[in-house]
Amino acid sequence: PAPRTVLLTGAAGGLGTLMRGLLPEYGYTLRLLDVRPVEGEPDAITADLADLDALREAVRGVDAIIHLAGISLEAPFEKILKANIEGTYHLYEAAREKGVRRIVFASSNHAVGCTPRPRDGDPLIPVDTPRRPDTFYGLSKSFGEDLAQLYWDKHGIETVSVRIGSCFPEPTSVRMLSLWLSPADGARLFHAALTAPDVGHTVVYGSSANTRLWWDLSTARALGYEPRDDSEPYAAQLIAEQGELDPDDPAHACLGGHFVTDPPIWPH
Ligand code: NAI
Ligand code: 15L
Repeated sequence: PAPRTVLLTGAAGGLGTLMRGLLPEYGYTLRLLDVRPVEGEPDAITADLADLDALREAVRGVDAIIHLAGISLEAPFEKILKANIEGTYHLYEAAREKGVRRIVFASSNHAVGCTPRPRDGDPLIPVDTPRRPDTFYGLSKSFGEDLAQLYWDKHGIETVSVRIGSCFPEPTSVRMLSLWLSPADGARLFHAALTAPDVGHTVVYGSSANTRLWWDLSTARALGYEPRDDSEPYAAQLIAEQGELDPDDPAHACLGGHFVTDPPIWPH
């Protein structure tokens, strides 16, 4: 049967706020969780991914989980370790113990961020391109994908790992013209990831049908995802303001953009 009750972690965040607005239209009942209070949602669970007992309680009785909670940008390794690596492990353990069969994991373009972006007729980047994280943050997403594979192979928990490009109401940079996932297409993709049969562990890229796309959406489409949006109407203005991506600038050479060239953030 199709999942109906879905735990949405990271519900107070930007993407969580967009998705809790859009996913109920697909018939889901959402249970919300975040370490911060979720505005306007008094029933949301306030819990840290560090708290395994709270996660056991949160996953009880849900049909599936959309896992968005965590640090969403580069940060000191120790913080990434706790929230994204240990936190995602705790969530999978809670899911295993309580019998949740399907997880949609918010991976990121930054798991493959050091991959050179395609140019001038190069083929689109396939999902089986070697992972090349551009940050500790991207490394945590690479870990999450491997964790998902482990829990499928050993415990039969299915995951769709969605390497999200940039999911915001509108694209705000020239790079985002290639990576943009409109919120409406994001909801379409999460719905497909929740309902497609027999996904095992499937990795997909998460973007709209952008004219300037860099990566291959075929594994997402195979789940039944049919994107309807394209960033191209935003292109002329963004390029007029920011210029085309400079092919000689290392911050524009790879999928991860400036994440590739930003210095690491050390704890000291
Ligand atoms: P965000 O930073 O706005 O939201 C993340 C949420 O997770 C926050 O509300 C935060 O309070 C919560 N959180 C952080 N640590 C937690 C912990 N230890 N326990 C419980 N909750 C915790 O990020 P955004 O943009 O909403 O992204 C959501 C997810 O999607 C993240 O995992 C991010 O890495 C991923 N993603 C998002 C992209 C985007 O374009 N928005 C692109 C690629 C990946
Ligand atoms: C991400 O993984 C981040 O969570 C999001 O805030 C954006 O920076 C996005 O990637 C991006 O690369 O644009």
